[in-house]
Amino acid sequence: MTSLFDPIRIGDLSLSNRIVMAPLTRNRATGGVPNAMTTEYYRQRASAGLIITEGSQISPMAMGYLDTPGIYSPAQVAAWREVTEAVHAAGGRIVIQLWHVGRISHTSLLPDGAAPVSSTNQRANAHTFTAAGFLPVSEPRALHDDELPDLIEQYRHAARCAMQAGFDGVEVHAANTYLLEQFLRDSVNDRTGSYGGSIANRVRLIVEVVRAVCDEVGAGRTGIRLSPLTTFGGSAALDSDPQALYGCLIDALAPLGLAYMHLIEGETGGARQPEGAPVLDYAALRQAFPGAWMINNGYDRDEGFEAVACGKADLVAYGRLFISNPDLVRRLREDAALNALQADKLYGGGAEGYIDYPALA
Ligand code: 8OZ
Repeated sequence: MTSLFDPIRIGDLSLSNRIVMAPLTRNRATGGVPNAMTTEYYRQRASAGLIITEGSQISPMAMGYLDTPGIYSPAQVAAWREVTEAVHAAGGRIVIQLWHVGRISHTSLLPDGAAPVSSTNQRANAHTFTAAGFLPVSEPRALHDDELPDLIEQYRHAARCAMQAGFDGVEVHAANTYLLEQFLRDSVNDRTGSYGGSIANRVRLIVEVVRAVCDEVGAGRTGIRLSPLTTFGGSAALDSDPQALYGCLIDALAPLGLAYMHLIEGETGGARQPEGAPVLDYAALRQAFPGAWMINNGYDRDEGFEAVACGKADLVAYGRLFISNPDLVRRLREDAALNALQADKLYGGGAEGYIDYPALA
């Protein structure tokens, strides 16, 4: 029977166990650049089989919250290099999540007060965290089709920066109502032309982005994150047919040979089977995907063991448990007590609730 503690090879990466640190936004990268605290935070968690960094914007226009890190400038590359070297020295593996928020942003966070960009001109029903506190997101501007090649180049550039920073790979963030999902869902994407309308058109941008990223870093170092059933607090309604949509997307991704699929089951941070949401056939989606299958969303120790033992997943990503337990792998192995999460210290602030959670003696 396979255990969470068994090693696994995914694409080009050899992982020492199947316990993954999920991507977690912490808003402590002042000015968009990681710092010494960032390095310490990830170093403390290097016993994870794989660390996926917090979402990191691929360009200045990709940012949607205060003090999230980027991965496009020389200063960011140099700062992330400190992180990857610390994690590698501690025996860990780390990939960076490539993020474009699309319309989940505010003009005050964007260059020259620009409007956020999206698949649509429709504003999201969402708030974001700015220098002036929580504010409703701004009205977006729909990207023209002829701007999309440049957007894809921004992903490619960020992927190249990730390699220069010493990451083991990248994860394309196509979940949680951000830009790539804004193209995917018919509840948001109201375009005509090659990137709107049919399912085949709505999956097009994601596939083009993933191809460019694979081209840059290798498919064996590329993963993708999807969330077929999340509304992220009502930021976007579900697609009218998630099974068909995500089935088509996975069929289009399958030939690329990605290292892994990171699937958020249900409502991000909430129920894995949200009330009123369709019941997805995840097994059918998984069957169509040749790479490793990573699941996420509130799994505890027993559920994680069970999912890997019964073959439902190859890897389990833990978010909140990794925030409060830097040595989560050891604690799960020993069935030790877990530190409580300081929920008021998730976003922004300093060392407290970030790098001061104790490891076992
Ligand atoms: C929480 C707060 C801000 C951003 C995601 C990047 O959910 C996020 C995020 C989460 O993917």
